[in-house]
Amino acid sequence: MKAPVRIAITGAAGQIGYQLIFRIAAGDMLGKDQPVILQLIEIPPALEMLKGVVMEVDDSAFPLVQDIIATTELDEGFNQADYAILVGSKPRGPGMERADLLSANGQIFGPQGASMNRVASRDVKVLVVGNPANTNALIAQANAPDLPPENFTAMTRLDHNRALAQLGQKQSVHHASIRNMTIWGNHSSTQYPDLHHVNIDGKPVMPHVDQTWYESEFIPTVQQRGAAIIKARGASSAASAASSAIDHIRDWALGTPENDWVSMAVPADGSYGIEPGVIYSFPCRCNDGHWEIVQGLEINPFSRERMDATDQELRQERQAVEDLL
Ligand code: NAX
Repeated sequence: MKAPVRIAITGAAGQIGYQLIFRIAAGDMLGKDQPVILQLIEIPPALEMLKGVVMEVDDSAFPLVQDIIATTELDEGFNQADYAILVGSKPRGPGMERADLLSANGQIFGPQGASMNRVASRDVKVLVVGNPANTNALIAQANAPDLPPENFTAMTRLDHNRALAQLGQKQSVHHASIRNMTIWGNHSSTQYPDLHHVNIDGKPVMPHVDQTWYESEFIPTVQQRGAAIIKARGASSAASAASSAIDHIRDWALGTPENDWVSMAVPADGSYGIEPGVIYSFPCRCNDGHWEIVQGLEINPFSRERMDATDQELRQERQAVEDLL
């Protein structure tokens, strides 16, 4: 039996948390042979509800769950955490400006970063799901100077998976035969889903893609899929978001499949002209618990313009929270 790993989850009583916890407990994230200790973090008004979730995890008698901690104390929740999935955040209220939203979330992700800096495993792998995810990850990273900066990532895997589904349906192929999809930039409506490197069963897809469909249907559908789900379901994506968070951590921890890559928002390092200072989604390959940005892809002017626009948005977000960095 492997030693258990500690997984901290914030916003654990929310809708994404409710999907995430049971899939992790079932071994979908780190494998059916990896015991887990769940460290669930909430704010006081949601603690009662979190207790209900814990009761349900207990009642599921998952063989892999070694222990469950439910807390409102950050240092207890992040104690020795090997993975931290930061889901809880402040939603945009009526009349709230983007800058207000960013700074309200800064008040959440700053203390969380500082707590992980104090008590988490020195190699804790952090995935930020709560929006605005990229900038929240930047704030957490800035408040955790003793942890490896590259361990702070944000989720664009849901966008990546949405792009696979849209392209598969359009090309009448199963999404599993699609390789090398890329989401560039921010998890927002400026993100750029890029088909130029995609191949299906080993053949480049672009010669079969209608440019009008690409520009006026595919890209906007992927960018605005979150809003379409809210309209249809009356609530934001939850099961698909949890599933994508599991994909993100699984591939980071256990490696990406051969001949493929995934989209992860990671600290920019100058690759593809995106200067350091933002958490930007790139095509990444993972091996042995480390990610690497895929290098050497050709970027045409169409892509360049869109990659720069989403970078620009991230730089503006950064400016709005500069005092928290
Ligand atoms: P819910 O409102 O259902 O749950 C959020 C939970 O977080 C609540 O239980 C709340 O009590 C808790 N919370 C709030 N502040 C907290 C804090 N400081 N510490 C700990 N817990 C805290 O939202 P849900 O649908 O689960 O969505 C959570 C976040 O994911 C939102 O910010 C949402 O915008 C974001 N999303 C991100 C996606 C992505 O692809 N990156 C996609 C799905 C989702 O929209």
